Parts: sequence; C-alpha cells; structure tokens
Amino acid sequence: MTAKLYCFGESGNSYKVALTLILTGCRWEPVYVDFFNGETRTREFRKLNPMGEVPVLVHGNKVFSQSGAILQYLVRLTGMLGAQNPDEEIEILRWLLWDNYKLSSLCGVTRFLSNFVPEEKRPREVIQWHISRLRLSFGVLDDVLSRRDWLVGDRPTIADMSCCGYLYYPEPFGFHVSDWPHIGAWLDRIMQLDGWQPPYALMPGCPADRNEHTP
Ligand SMILES: N[C@@H](CCC(=O)N[C@@H](CS)C(=O)NCC(=O)O)C(=O)O
Repeated sequence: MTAKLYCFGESGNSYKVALTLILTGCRWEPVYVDFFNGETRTREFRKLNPMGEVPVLVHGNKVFSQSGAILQYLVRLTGMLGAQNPDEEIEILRWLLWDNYKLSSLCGVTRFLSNFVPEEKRPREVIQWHISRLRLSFGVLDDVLSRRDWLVGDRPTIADMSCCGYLYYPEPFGFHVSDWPHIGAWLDRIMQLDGWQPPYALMPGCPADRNEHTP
C-alpha cells in the first residue's frame, strides 16, 4: 500500500517524514499542499487535518499529523530507526519534544520571516530575537553531538531525523554550519545513509517555483 505524504518542499517538518520514508524503504508519494496560497487554512484541508498543518501521512484508512507522531508510526510499521529498549524509547521522545519546541519550530518561523515574507515586511527585531534563541538550541545540539555520533543509542533513529529537519535547507536563517562543527559532522553522517536526499529533491515545491517573495 502506497502512503501519501501531504507536504511542500519548503516544509522542514515534512522533510523529516519524507526522509524517514525513504530511509525505511516505504512506498510513498508526495501530495503537494499549496501552503503559500493558504491551502492549510481551507475548510477542505481541515477535514484532513483539523490542526491545519503539514505533514499529514495517509496510509490506508489511517491519517496522521504531527511529524513526531508520524515518525513513531513509521518505526512501528517498519521496525527501523527506532528504540532498542524502553529507555531509548523515552530518550527518543525527549528529543522529539525538544526538537518541536526548541529547534524546528524556531527554525521554521525564522526561515519564513527571513526569506518568504516580502522584504519590506520582514520584522528585523523579531528575527534577531529568534536567532538568539536558536543559537542556544544549536549550542545544546552541538554539545551533545561532541560526545556521541547519534542522538540516541549508537545508530541513527527518528530523533536524528526530527532534529535535522531544517538544517539542510539553503535559505539563510542564522544557522551557519561552520559555527557548529559537531552538528556539521552529524549532518554529514546522516547524508551518508543509504537513500539520503535533500529536501527539495524529495518533495514538490521550492522558492524558485514562486516568482514573488523569493529571496
Ligand atoms: N509540530 C508540527 C509542526 C507542523 C508545522 O508547523 N507545519 C507547517 C509547515 S512546516 C504548517 O503546515 N503550517 C500551516 C499554517 O501555519 O497555516 C509537526 O511537527 O508536524
């Protein structure tokens, strides 16, 4: 059964799922959601996901949203990229929660405000505030990765796939890989995994497709 991933290329939260689908060898296809023209706020989309967000994964008669929940579903489905014992399960959950609150959410909003809002409307102070918060998060991640190759256990898990979701995008949002050598080495390790591809190669839609609001 082919899973459908409702997504768009610029969505780092969708990329986490697309990458995990690829690395676990699932059959899937992307369904483009026109976020930049407000599709996630339409009545039709809210029938699919009342939370009004991508990613959404449809697998048979199951419909999931929230990248962390979808990643856990994919672990259950494939037996790959998951915990090997109950303590690791909690560790993975810790990273998914931290990522959603302190990393990907800040990356997403900072990148949106810095690149996808018309230049004259970009709120400089808000962007700077977010970048300073983000630097604290990059520091946490870099520090942990100075002592280990993967966030949980000794192999890649969905914790890594979640936390790397925004860090391969080319648009500037205050993340300079040269400032964070251990994050850089970890991103390189993820890139070595069989099947890895960057976000715009996995999902439809990219800034170049839109002729306005493009940096
Ligand atoms: N915590 C959610 C965040 C999802 C999210 O923020 N999705 C964005 C795109 S990356 C979205 O669809 N936003 C729609 C909107 O704000 O209207 C997850 O991990 O799935």
